[in-house]
Amino acid sequence: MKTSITKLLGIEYPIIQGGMAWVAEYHLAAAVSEAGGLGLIGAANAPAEWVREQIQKVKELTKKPFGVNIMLMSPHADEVAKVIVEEAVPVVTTGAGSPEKYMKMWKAAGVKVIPVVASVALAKRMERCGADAVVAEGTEAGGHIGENTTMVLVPQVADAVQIPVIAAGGIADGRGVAAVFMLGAKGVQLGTRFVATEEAQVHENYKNCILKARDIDSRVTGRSTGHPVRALRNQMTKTYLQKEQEGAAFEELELLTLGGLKKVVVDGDVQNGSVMAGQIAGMIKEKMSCKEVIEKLVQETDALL
Ligand code: TUI
Repeated sequence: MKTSITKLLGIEYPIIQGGMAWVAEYHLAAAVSEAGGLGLIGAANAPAEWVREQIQKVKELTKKPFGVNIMLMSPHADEVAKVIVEEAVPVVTTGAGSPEKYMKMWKAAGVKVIPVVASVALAKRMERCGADAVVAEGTEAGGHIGENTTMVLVPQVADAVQIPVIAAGGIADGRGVAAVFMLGAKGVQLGTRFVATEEAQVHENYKNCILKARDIDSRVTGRSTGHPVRALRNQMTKTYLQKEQEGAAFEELELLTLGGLKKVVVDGDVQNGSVMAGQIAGMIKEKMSCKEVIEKLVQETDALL
C-alpha cells in the first residue's frame, strides 16, 4: 500500500480519517496517526484557540504526521488558517468551499494542502492554485455533500488532474479501498468508519445508531437551501424534510442540522439531533479500535490487489 500519498505525507498507509465536526478531536486523530494513517482534527465551527489546544494535545500523543481540517464556512476560518502555520501543522484539508485565499500562506510555510472537492471543476482549480492532492468526496459520504457519486467522481477527477487523488464517500472496507484504487485513487479518506471506534469521544448512542443502521436509513436534508447534509433518519430529519417541503426559512432549517450534531455527539440525543453519517453506516457491524480498523483495511485490500 505504498503510493504517492504515503510518500507525500510520510505515513505508513494511504488512509486518512475525515476531519469531522465535533467528532475528529485529538484522541481520535492521535490514534489514527499512531496506527499508521493520517489523523485529522476537525476545526468545524470552533474558535482558533480550541484548535490550537487540540493540535498541541495531538503532538503530545504522537510524533507521527497529522492534519487539521478547516470547514471554510466557519466564521473562524481565517484565524484557524493562521494557527495551522503558527503550530507548524504538516497537513491541512479543507471542506465546504474553496481555500484559494489561504494557499499562498500555507505553501510558503511548507504545509501540505489537500482540499476536499465534490466536482472536477474545483479539483482543477485547486491543482492550478498549488494543492498537493485532492480528496474527491462522493455523495455517499456523511455531513455536507455534493451530487456526484464516488464511482463517477473519482475517475473523472483522476483524469482531470496530475496531483494524487484521495477517494472519500462510501468506503467501509478493503473492497471499497481496492475499488477506488481501480478508479485511479492513490489513497482513501474514511469518516463514518472512525466514528464507530473505541477511541472516538462521542456519545455511545451515536455509535450505536451507526451499528444499527441499514442501507436505506440515511436522509439528505437541505437540498433546497444549497447545503445538503446526509444524516441517519430520525425525528429531526422527518421534521426538517417536512419543513423544507413547506418552504421554511433557511435560518430555521440550518439550526436543525449543524446545531444538531452537538446534540448527538455530546448529549446523545439521537432523535432530535443530526446523526451525520455516510451511506456505509449499513456496513458497520462492530465497534473496533482505530488500529484494528486500519489493520483490517490493509489486510483486506492486500488480499484483493
Ligand atoms: O465539508 C464536508 N463535510 C461536512 S462540513 C460539515 S459542517 C456543516 N454542517 C451543516 C451544514 C453545513 C456544514 C459537515 N460535513 N465535506 C467536504 C465537502 N466539501 N463536501 C462537499 C464540499 C464542497 C462543496 C462545495 C466543496 C466545495 C464546494 O464549492 C466550493 C466552490 O467555491 O466552488
